[in-house]
Amino acid sequence: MVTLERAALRLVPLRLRERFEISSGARQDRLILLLALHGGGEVGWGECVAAEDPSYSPETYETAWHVLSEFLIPPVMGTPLATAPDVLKPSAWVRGHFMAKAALEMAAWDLVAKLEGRPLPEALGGRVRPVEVGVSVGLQPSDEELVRKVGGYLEEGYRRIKIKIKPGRDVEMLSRVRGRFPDTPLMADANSAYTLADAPRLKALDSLGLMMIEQPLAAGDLRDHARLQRELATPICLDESIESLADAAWALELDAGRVFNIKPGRVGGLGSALAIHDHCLARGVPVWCGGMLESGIGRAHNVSLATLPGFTLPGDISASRRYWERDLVSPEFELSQGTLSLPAGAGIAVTPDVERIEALAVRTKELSAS
Ligand code: NPG
Repeated sequence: MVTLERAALRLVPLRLRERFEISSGARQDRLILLLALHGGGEVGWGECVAAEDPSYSPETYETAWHVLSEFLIPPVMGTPLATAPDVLKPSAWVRGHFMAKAALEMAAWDLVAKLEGRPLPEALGGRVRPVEVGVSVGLQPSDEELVRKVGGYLEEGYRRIKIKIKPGRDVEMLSRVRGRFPDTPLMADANSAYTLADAPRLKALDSLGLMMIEQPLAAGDLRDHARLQRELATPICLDESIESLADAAWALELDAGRVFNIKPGRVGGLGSALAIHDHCLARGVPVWCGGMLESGIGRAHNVSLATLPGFTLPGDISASRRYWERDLVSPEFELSQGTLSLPAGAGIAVTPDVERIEALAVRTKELSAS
């Protein structure tokens, strides 16, 4: 039992080493919302995955800042906490805002694990182990550039390559990549850029031996995903469509997807991510851990989750250097034979560079029991 004494929000601008383009737009500058939860002489860290604009989900860092500071954090200040997911109990009435909820819940997991002296993977029911990882490659200016990039990542050792697609930048582009890398585990991610009318085009991808095609259709459209899956040999993977265990269970019942990308930040936290994982593991449905261009703080949570046994496919959890000139944690995440590992230690085990976070922060807020 720990009493939560204080919470600190920090908004930290961080420039990606490379512009990252997906079907809905490009980004190079991130505004990273961090949450530090103080209690029992320890600090637990969480990172909100909400983006700068509402293109991936309705949330932004601004809505998350609002909901965290007005509704989620105040009722838990000065109150005792038995388990990490309990931190969301007083705000169970808050609809949606899964990314805001996740930031608080993940900070609580880190705090509780640190107070128990346990690494986060163990607190989650897994064990510390290296996790196989892949890389997500954004839309490139040309197919040549894409092939070059993919080759570079394979040389670095990434175990699977995910390629962003959109209408007009799909079948031919991926055929060229497949032609150059005949045996590489490849997948495509459309971020909802297609409709069922594009089914013939998506069907043409079947000949490329992709591991899966991620989120081809609108997030809310499980019915059309099920219709599309009936026409495709390639398994559909769902990302944006899944915000809860109920969503995942329903998607499986409809056969709207055969693989899930689990991002704890998207599904309201690690407790919800575990529930989806357990449901899938019991049914032999493969899952992998996605990423949202996090700093090392969010990455450490993702690596911890990916140690669980149902995460049988390499996720979008790449080395710090793939994203940042300098990460916000030490040690930074480095690729070793296609895997990432946490250092030894309790909780997320990496150490946030507090001095740099304070120096970079463009907005701060402290909350405590009144
Ligand atoms: O390596 O963290 C990463 C990026 C993985 O492709 C990635 N994320 O749709 O899954 C996605 C995509 C994304 C990133 C979407 C940022 C929206 C914002």
